[in-house]
Amino acid sequence: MQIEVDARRLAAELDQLASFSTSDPPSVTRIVFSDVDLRARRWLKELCCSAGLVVREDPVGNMIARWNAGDHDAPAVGTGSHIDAIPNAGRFDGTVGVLGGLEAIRALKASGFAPKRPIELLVFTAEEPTRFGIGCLGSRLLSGALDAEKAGQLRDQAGSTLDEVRKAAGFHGSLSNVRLTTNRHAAFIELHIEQGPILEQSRHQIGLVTSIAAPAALRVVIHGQGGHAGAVLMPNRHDALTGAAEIILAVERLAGASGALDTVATTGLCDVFPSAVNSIPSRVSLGIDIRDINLSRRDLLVEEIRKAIEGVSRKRALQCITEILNADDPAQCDRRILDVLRRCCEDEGVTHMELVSRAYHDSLFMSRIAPVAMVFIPCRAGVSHRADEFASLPDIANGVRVLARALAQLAS
Ligand code: HGY
Ligand code: MN
Ligand code: MN
Repeated sequence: MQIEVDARRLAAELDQLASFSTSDPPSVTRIVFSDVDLRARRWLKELCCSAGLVVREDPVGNMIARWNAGDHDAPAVGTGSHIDAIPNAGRFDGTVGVLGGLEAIRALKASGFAPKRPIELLVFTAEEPTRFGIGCLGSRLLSGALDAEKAGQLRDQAGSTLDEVRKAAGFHGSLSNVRLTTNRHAAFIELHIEQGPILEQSRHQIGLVTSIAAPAALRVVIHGQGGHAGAVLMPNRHDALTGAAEIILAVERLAGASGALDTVATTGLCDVFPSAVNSIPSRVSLGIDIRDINLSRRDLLVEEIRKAIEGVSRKRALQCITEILNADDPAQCDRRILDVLRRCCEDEGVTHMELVSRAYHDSLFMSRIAPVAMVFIPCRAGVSHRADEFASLPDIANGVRVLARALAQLAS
C-alpha cells in the first residue's frame, strides 16, 4: 500500500493550530476551555468534517471524529491525542498526534483503502493539568479512572467548577455519560513527540513505547504566621515560604537519592500569600509532580516526601496540609500492536527502537479500556514544554506514515 502524506498541508495546519494561543510565538499557551481553545476546537472540527468524518463531542468536550467504514458495530481502531497546551509551551506536544492522526486517516482515504471496521480520531479534553490540577481529565472520564461527580466539582484558579466551565463552553449532559465501554476500541495508537532526548541521541527515526510512566501529583498548603517584615524579629518568625523552600529542596534531594534515574520529581507551582516584599509569607501552596516507571519506587518517594513535609512542619511550627491529587499506575503497551508497528516501520524503511515514555499521555488511561501503543518521533534536544520545542516535518511525516500503515493493518 502506498501511503502519501501531504506534509505541506500538515505543516500549514500545525502552524494554524499554533496560532490559537494567548502567548506570543513561538510559544503556545492554550488552556482548556479558554477562548483560544474553543476557537481551535471549532477549527479542528471543521477540518475533520471536511475529511468526511462524523464528529461527536461528549459532555466534557472530548471530540470523537469517526470514519464510519466497514462493520459499524465492530470495535473501532482509534488514534489521537490533545490540543491543550501549558503556559508558554511549544507547538508540537499533542498536536502532532491530533493533526498527524487526521493526516493518517486522510492518507488512507486517498489511497483507496477500505477499512473493515471504523477508524476514530480522538481529541481528549484537558490532557494538561494546568486549569483543573489533574492531567488527562478527558481520558480519565472516558476510561472510568475518575469519578464523574468528583470531576464536575474540580475547581480552577478562579474558583469555577469544571461543570460550570464546560457548560459555559457549550458542553452539556452528565459527565457519567462520558465513560466508554471496554469493547469500544479494538486498539488505540497515539503519535507523540518523545519529549526526551533518547531518539535523537540514538539517531532512530521512530520510538515504539513499551510502557508509560506512573505520575503522581501533590498539592501542599503551608500555613505560617506572617507579619510585618520589619517588626517581627527573626527568632519569632514562622515563615511559610522558607518552610516551602526546605520542602522544595527535600523533593529534589529525595528524588535524586532514589537509586534510579527513572525517578523524577518537580515542584512546578509555588503560590505565595500575601506576596508583598515587606510582609512575611503566611501561606504558600506548592504543586509537586512525582514520577517513576516503577510503581513501588514512585510510591516510596511520595511517602518520603510526605515525611519530609511533616519534619519541616514540626521544626518550624508550621501547619502543612498535603493532598494527593492523583497517583496513577503505569501502563504497559500491547505487544501485538507493537509487533504491527515494528513491521510497519520495516515496510516504511524507517529505523526504530523501543523505549519508555517518561511523560504521561492519554494513552495511559486509554490502556484501561483498550490495547494501546504509542509512536514517538524525535524532538530537538529532547526539549518540550518550552517555546523552543521542535519536531522536523520529515520526522513528523515518518510518524504519520507508520501510524497510517498500523491503523490500516488493525482495521483490516
Ligand atoms: O506532563 C506530562 O507528562 C504531559 O506532557 N502532560
Ligand atoms: Mn504536555
Ligand atoms: Mn502531550
